[in-house]
Amino acid sequence: PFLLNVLENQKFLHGIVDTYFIDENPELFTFKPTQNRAQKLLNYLGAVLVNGPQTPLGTKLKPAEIQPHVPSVSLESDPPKGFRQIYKEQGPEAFAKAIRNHKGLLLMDTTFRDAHQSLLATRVRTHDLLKISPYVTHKFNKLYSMENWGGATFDVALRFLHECPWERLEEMRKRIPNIPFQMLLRGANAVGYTNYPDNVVYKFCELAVQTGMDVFRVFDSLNYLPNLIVGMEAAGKAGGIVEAAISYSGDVSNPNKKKYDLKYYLNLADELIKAGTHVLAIKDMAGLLKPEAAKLLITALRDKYPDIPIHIHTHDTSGAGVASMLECAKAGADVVDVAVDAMSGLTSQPSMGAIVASLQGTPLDTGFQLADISEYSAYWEQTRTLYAPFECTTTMKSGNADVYQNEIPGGQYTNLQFQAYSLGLGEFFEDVKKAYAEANKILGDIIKVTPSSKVVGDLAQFMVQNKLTAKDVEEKAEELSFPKSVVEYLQGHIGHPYGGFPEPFRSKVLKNMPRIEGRPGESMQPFDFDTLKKDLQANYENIDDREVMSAALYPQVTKEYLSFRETFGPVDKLNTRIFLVGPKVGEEFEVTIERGKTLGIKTLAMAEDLTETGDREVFFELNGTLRSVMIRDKE
Ligand code: 3PY
Ligand code: ZN
Repeated sequence: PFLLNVLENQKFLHGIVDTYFIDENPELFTFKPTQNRAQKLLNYLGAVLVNGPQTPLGTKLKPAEIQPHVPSVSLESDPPKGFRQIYKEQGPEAFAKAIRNHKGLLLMDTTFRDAHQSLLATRVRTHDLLKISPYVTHKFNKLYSMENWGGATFDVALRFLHECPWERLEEMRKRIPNIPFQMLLRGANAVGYTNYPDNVVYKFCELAVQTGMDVFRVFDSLNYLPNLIVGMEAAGKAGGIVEAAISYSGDVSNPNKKKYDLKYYLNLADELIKAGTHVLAIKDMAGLLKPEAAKLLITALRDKYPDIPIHIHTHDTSGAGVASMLECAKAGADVVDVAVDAMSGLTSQPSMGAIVASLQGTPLDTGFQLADISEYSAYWEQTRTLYAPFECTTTMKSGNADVYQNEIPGGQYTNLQFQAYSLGLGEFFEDVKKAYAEANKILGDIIKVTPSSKVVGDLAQFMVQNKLTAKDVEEKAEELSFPKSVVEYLQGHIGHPYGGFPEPFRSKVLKNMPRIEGRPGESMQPFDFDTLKKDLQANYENIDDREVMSAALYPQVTKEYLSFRETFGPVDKLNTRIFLVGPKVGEEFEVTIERGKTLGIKTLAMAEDLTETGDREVFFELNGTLRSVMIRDKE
């Protein structure tokens, strides 16, 4: 236990000491034994060796046993200048002007965020992002931005990777000073799944800018303007570049699809431009923007707003992504989203190499070299194999144009497929996809993206599991016990859908339950950060404003992360295979826990017998010295 400490002893502090003082008060130097980081890492390695993976792996596939080759760049010169200099020196408006004045097509690289969110269940770790960062800063300085934060990465970093998302951002920034960083902000939901009090969103953006974030793509899962505006103002007030996004649904090239027509998008664009967005984004989260629709929509926006930069996001689920992005570019879009080849296609973004090659020698030439893309891609091709347990390609073998019917967003598509297959029911996925389209209709043909997409997905699964048709759901709405997300959506917890809630369905489900009339955040009490900070500081070590923010967004997940960190130390510094499945007995490896501090570890052996308390001893060599840890065997 923590006894008296010299620094808290009043006599000592006031100099009332004689020569015997220290001899007579030995407890002054009894400190709580804090284990060092190396010992904590040995605890982690021991735990994985004795009890198996400390993060769920998804499938039985194992990470490949390779050390990905990191292409070299000369680190002698500073990285070449990029658009970030313009933003930092002259502000967001000057940045927007420079983008608009740029002649070729600009690219945002999603490899560090959406690509792995869509293909690898968001599991790519800071360790692998940082290794390739020096290459990116030197060779890809012409990017409009790199998307490397936000969306699901925040939650997954804390929950599954046991690492701090803020530290990830800070460390990427140290290595990449020149390229604007971009994040996905879910409007009033910040990086969570539900609306937060406004002061949480504001403070979140402030901390993000302080830690190195530049461009905030702000969306709302229902395109609900009041929610969008909260996110835009929070990002703008923090000094960030505001990129308000219209989430795209339906098909503007199909006259039979009337709800989300050209007029709908132009009106919303008007509102976002009036609200002061620096850049206008079209967020095609499901990959529904077919080439012909892209031409219509972007031409109309370009004609109406000659001065605003237009940035397009899509997913390649159907396989038409490259064709669509080329149409967008020709119709006057300034920026399109791509992922490096090895991390592109399927539910991820279209291929960087394909788009760069398609435009070479044309007025829209991107200026990137295919040789550089190929080296960058080779790194990811190898690195991806470390994440084999999370591969979407375990179940998804090809693109699928059925997305035009079910409208399932890229990230959710692989999730639902994965769930269906892990239940051992491949045909279940076919049913879920069909039910998804029906659930969408029941809920009023809504915009579907996190978190509204979860509402539709939950209803679809509920229908399939309970063998309910759309007609059953509507007729029996009063008696059915709907998933919580569906009820809360109907109550107005995530905002209001365009065209209103479906009636009489809503009334039948809610009966007398309360309804939120306006913007949900408006009726919430401001979040009390001070109390949370005190609570965390009383229970955990090294708490600063970032941990407090993480805990405001994800209370339970953050507390678990903090306890994990105290027991197991900086596990984010281990290489990915060792982090996921542990080292082999006899294996020797290095872990750099900070610049200039590298541990040499060798796994020696595990005791065959358990101790009386049920612990198993695991032996290591740490920098040449024998060490052992006792691990409770959970078998
Ligand atoms: C997210 O919110 O994480 C998304 O990627 C939505 O498209
Ligand atoms: Zn996306």
